[in-house]
Amino acid sequence: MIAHTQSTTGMPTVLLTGFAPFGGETSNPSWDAVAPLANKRIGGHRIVVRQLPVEFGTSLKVLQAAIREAKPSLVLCVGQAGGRAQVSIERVAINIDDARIPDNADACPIDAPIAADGPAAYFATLPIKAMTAAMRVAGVPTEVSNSAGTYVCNHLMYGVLHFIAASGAGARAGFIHVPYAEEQVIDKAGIAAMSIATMVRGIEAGIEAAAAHRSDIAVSEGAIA
Ligand code: PCA
Repeated sequence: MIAHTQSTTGMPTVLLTGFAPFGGETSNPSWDAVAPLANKRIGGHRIVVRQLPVEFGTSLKVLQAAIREAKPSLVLCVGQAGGRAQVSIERVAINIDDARIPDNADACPIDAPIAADGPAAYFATLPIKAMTAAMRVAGVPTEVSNSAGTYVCNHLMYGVLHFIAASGAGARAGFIHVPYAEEQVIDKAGIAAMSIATMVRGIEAGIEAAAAHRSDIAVSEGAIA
């Protein structure tokens, strides 16, 4: 059992992760947007930052090791969702790996369960509506997303929620997808992008809201389809 309470400095910690580049890109905005927050204090928490490999399995192992080390009370993982126009806060992760492109270690699982004995899905245990509202107040275009896909990001989100549930620890966890950064779309016509500075501001506001709200606010962010 891991005591997810306080860091050695006495301040509770947030473990904040971004990914390495993948899919032919030379940067990943998820990493560029979390790296500037390393060791900052947000909402009474110290921020511990880690970069994760874009690899099924290994990404989760690295994250689990970081959780054992940092003993965070909040885990917020961030990934790139190229093509999306807004920062999206993921509501749910599903128990399936279905890769459209090989991961950075050339693994390409198709319809493989993430945890053979796990439930079909896990909901994020962060207050996603309160975070969405706070990020919009900070001037950051934000939406709730009902699919984290079936690639490494969904794998990581499902895996961390399964790990936390199985370990009986009290950490709350969730996932945010960010759009391409502006530098990535210079040669991509008609594709949405956001500045890294805006993403950083959104992540900060999201962490503050997550720290302030033990339970979520009841506002609709529903989608018809
Ligand atoms: N985005 C991918 C994996 C790594 C990343 O930044 C995804 O959405 O699955």
